[in-house]
Amino acid sequence: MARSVPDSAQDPALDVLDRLNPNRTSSSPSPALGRIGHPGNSAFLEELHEAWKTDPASVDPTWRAFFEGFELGCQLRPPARSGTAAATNGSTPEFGNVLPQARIYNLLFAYRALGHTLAHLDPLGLTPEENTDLALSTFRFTDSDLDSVFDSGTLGGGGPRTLREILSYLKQTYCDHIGVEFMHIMNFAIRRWLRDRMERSRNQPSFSPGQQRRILEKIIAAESLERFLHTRYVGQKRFSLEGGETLIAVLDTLLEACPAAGVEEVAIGMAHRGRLNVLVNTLGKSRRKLFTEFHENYVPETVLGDGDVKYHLGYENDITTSTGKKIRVSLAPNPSHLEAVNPVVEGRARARQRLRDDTVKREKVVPVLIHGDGAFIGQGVVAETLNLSRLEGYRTGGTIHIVVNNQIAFTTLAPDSRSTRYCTALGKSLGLPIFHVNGDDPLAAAYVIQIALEFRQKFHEDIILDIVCYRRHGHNEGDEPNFTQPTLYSEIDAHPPISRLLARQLLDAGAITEEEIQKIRSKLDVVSEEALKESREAVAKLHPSIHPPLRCPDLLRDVPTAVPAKKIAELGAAISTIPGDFQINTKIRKMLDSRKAMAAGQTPLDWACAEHLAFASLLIEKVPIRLSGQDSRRGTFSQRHAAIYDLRTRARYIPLKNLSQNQASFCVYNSPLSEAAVLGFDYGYSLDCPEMLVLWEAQFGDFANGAQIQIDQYISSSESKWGTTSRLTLLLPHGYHGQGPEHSSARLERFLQLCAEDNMVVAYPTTPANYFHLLRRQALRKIIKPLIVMTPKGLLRDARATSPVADLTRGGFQEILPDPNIPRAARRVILCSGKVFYDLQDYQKKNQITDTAILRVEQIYPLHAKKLTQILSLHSPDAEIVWCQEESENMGAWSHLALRLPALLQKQVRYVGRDASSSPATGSLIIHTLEQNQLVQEAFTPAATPLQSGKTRAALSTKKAKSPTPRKKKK
Ligand SMILES: Cc1ncc(C[n+]2csc(CCOP(=O)(O)OP(=O)(O)O)c2C)c(N)n1
Ligand SMILES: [Mg+2]
Repeated sequence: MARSVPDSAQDPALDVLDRLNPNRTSSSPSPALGRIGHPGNSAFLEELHEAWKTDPASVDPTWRAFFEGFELGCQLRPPARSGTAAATNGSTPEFGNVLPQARIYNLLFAYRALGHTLAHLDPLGLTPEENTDLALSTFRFTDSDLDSVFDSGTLGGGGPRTLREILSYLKQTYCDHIGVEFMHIMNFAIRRWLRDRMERSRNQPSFSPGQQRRILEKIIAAESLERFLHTRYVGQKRFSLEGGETLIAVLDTLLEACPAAGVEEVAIGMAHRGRLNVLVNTLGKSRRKLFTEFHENYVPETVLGDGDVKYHLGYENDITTSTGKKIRVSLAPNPSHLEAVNPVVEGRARARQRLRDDTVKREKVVPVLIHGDGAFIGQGVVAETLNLSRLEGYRTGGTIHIVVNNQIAFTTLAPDSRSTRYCTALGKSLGLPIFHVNGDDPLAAAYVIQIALEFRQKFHEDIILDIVCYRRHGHNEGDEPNFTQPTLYSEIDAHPPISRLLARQLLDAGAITEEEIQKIRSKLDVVSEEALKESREAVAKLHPSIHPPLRCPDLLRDVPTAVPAKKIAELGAAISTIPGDFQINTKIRKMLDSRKAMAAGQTPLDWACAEHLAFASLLIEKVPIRLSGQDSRRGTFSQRHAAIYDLRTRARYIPLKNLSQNQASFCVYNSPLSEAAVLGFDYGYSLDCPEMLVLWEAQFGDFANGAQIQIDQYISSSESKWGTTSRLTLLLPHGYHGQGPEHSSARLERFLQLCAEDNMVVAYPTTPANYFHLLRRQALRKIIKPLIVMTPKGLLRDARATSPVADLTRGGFQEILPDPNIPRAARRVILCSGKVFYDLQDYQKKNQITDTAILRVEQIYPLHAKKLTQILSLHSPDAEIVWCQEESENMGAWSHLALRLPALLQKQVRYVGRDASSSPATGSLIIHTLEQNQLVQEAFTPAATPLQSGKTRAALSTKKAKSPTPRKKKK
């Protein structure tokens, strides 16, 4: 039967205002009546009604008043006589019948919004409870209305249908094995696209027999791998996917759909559950390799460091789809910390988009994040990462989220793990479509992933697929689920595997035969057995031995980073030039002028200018730069001003983007107020763009602990675990200025505690020039290591912390800086790092001290022992060595160096600094100043006469670290 098509459907470009405000084109005093009477406009009316229900302000006031009356009428008037609600014989209802018709629109709306509450989502669950909001009586209909004909609005093309047909249509679409949450989406075009896409097919998959067989094969492959591992490696941890094998079919369907959708690469992140299965059955990792990893003698072959357990390892491969097209698929290695991998994968995906020249549409590389139900709702980094999804500096064009919702987290069930109905509730806050699918229906799940990819490619937004399934065994293979979930597990024990359910369905439909199924199974058994045999042979050849610590002696090699004076002056001019038509703040103008003068050598360089010059010089040497952090464009301390704004229009101008025609790209972003996700993202980005200088900046250094997982699990240890290297640079404002316990400390000690095996560089430079060289060395040298920099706050504007331009034009980064005033023959040497140097130097100058030299350890890890001992050798061999720091004794660099300096220097080192404290710093400026003065004075005072003045909370420590007792030599 031909159905009338509403205007809006015929002409998608129809002016929205025109559609929402018929007054614009009609002189009718009652536009509503005029439009409703038009047979083509019932769908329009319904859409308008829906728009009003979602957001009353979105429709014209005339319509608003109309719908208010309309709804009131629905509530107050008794139901129309059965059968009078609509004109029969397929004609469109007249306005006189609109009240029952309005109730039909309400019904459509309600099912679209709440149908998921009646959907059969839980493979173990009974029929969902009745939702009274969807009961017929709620819409003032009774069973006797079921055969009355109404206009079905936009439902599946619209047109007249009986109430029975409408209900059946809605139930099939929204209450079968797929439950959808999409009516919270504020964007009407997206809502309409989803609605039409789903209603067109009634949310029923329609795969060809061949495709159905492929899906069954994938389910069987997933199941067979788990069973093989279960019987061959009894009790070994694998975090079985059983109960959730549908995931493997979903991923396969996704990859199959990629070529036609223009996708070249899929970047996956996931946790432990089913990871081995994904590695083998999705990424094509060989069973032989996997089985080898299960062997007790296994030692990682590819990684030089400590390696990692098999269910954390990553993999990358080119997968050939059934049409012969290749898709690059990667699975990021991940730590145990659930969901921490999310931002890392996003960063990697964005970097790969850059590599594939896909920075506008971002359609070639698709990130896919696979979550557990417990972790998805529980871990804050999930929300932080979702919040990156639409931001200029962090977008990846839409992530497909798949939740393997086995309805349990270790031993914890939903009532104890969330305050929301669904574990995907966060997605609603971002207005994402959320599909819940019964995991026992792989065809439905595969159908949804196709929609998900289409949606992602069309709207470039995230989308969530929640596969509601179960966990056949315990949390891991050593876990007994019956201790805590005896009833649930007796149900699970009796529940047939997914493969059996799907096989039955396909057999019934004649899509496959028993013999074919048997063939699939036995082929897999043979493949596994062969792989097992090969793995045993491979393992027999292994000769495990403890590997020596990783070392990178080249980390201490000098790197030439100087830039000629002429170039510096040119760059200084370029970074301070603004387009002629730009009107800028006078203070910014002054700042730019002073940068130009600094670069020309007319005045000493400050920190921010040195940083800009380091960036500028790298950019023209074709090194791209990405800097991201909270307020990084301006700089927390109003020091950077990488972006300049026009006073009238707020147009933005970034001088570092406009240095020369063929410079590298400079990207500077203000990040959202997140540490874990943003640092994770930038770390991920740095992995796949190793030639780029990627910097993440903390607002204050102490906030970096909000990203501690990324620092512990990735930055410091990923090279050893997974062989992945990163050039990521962390800028962490640090220094004691009497501002209280917060903001003083970037927790230098924590970074140093993580240092071993030359895993990263930790520096606390004191001069703009040394910072300039440090940044350039980080970008230019071939060795790829993370760099942690303690950066200044107060010193940014301190005349003491400036450098002559000449210091940029010669040499390179100095790991140790000698005392410029007392280069030799000192009888006491104070070693220090960072800001306290200036206080010590002031004291030295003021008191005309000539027997005490102050050496700066500008790079604390790896310590340049040779340079240090060389410089020390210029001073008296009996010189007392003092380590002075402004941080408390249990913080700063001391605890790290106290273990190393005495052994290196073969003498005691006296500690001078604040006592150990639980809180980093005092809350009082005056106490801070007293303490600071005292510790500085103490550093210059002979050890025998410790100061007794002012017993503050930080009674200063003067302690000696013992010289080392020689170790017994091993025989
Ligand atoms: C951040 C973090 N906290 C705790 C754990 C310990 N842990 C490992 S798996 C798991 C349960 C995860 O449940 P869910 O996300 O539902 O995944 P499932 O194991 O059910 O697939 C827990 C608590 C962890 N790995 N990471
Ligand atoms: Mg779970």
